[in-house]
This record gives sequence, C-alpha cells and structure tokens, in this order.
Amino acid sequence: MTLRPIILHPDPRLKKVATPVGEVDDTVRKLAEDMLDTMYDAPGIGLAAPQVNVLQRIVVVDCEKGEDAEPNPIVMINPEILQSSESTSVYEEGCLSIPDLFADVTRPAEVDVRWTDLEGAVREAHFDGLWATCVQHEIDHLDGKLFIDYLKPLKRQMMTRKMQKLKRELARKSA
Ligand code: K1U
Ligand code: ZN
Repeated sequence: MTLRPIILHPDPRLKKVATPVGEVDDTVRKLAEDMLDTMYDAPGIGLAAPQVNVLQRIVVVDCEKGEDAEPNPIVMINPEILQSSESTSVYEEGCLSIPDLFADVTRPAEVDVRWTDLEGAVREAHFDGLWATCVQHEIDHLDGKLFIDYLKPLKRQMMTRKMQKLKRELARKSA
C-alpha cells in the first residue's frame, strides 16, 4: 500500500488546471491505486490527482456509506460533466486539503458524467445524492477550484486563515 502526501490549502498547486491524460498506462494505474489507498486511509470519499501533486485529470470516488457497506471505488480519467440538473442540493462539504473545516455548498443535485476507465473504455453514468456532490467536488479540483471558492469572501478568508495557522503549526512541529 502506498500513501501519497495530500497538499494542504493554501497552495498554488491546488489552483492549477490539470492536463488531460493521454494513454492509460501502468503509471496511471499505479497512481489510481495509490490514490484509492490514500483516500481510504484519510479517510475520505473522493480524491483528485492534483491533491497528491499530480497535475493530471484523474479522480477517485467511493461514496458508499456505513461500516457494512461494500467498497464501490470508481476511478475516473478525464471526467466530463455532460449534463447538470436544474434542481440543486445543499451538502455540508469537507475537503482532505482543508481538513476539519466544513461548509454548506449548493450544487446541481444530479449530473451525467463521461469518463475513461482503467481499461481505457469510455463510460457514462448518472449520479445523484452524495455521489453527484462528490463527483462535482472532485472535477472542480481538476479545474483548480475548491469548495471554499463557492463561499462568501469573509467565510473563505476565515477558513484560509485557519489553514495558514494549521500549516504553521505543522511546520513548527516537524522542524
Ligand atoms: O476531495 C476531497 O478533498 C475529498 C472530500 C470529498 C468530499 C466530501 C464531502 C463532499 C464532497 C466531496 C472528502 O472526502 S472530505 C472527508 C469526508 O467527507 C468523509 C470522510 C469520511 C467519511 C465520510 C466523509
Ligand atoms: Zn477536496
């Protein structure tokens, strides 16, 4: 099992637009495996490659809930939202790059998504509920966008200041 360090906000690497993946090769498959290990270990329900310092359009998600739930990991390469519902839903989102801070975000309640899987096959699926929220959150990461970018400036600044403080403390402890 390989865990990759997760980049913490604020960091300019989280603001960049990720590059499409060309060929699905063993390097991509190893990255996806490491991302799933890192996501489950965190624990989290999603992870995007830029969060582990790889500027490529790859995300992993598994929103099955509950201790007895069977894992249902999905690896999405070059994911695209084909259609978003008019109806919206509000979810109190978190982010592994902004640990322990949460805020309500409004997003389309349902989305149709196309992506390439680890065998190089093109897949499409409809998502709703937490899956729809999480897939949108992860695709935002590929476009350099964080959930706090949807908040009012004052709330966003407050969360960014808390993260700056946390990063100073972590740097001091590891010095
Ligand atoms: O992208 C990320 O940083 C992962 C993030 C995904 C996400 C959470 C909530 C709404 C939308 C997207 C997380 O997984 S944060 C951790 C989390 O939400 C969680 C952790 C353990 C169990 C259940 C949820
Ligand atoms: Zn996130």
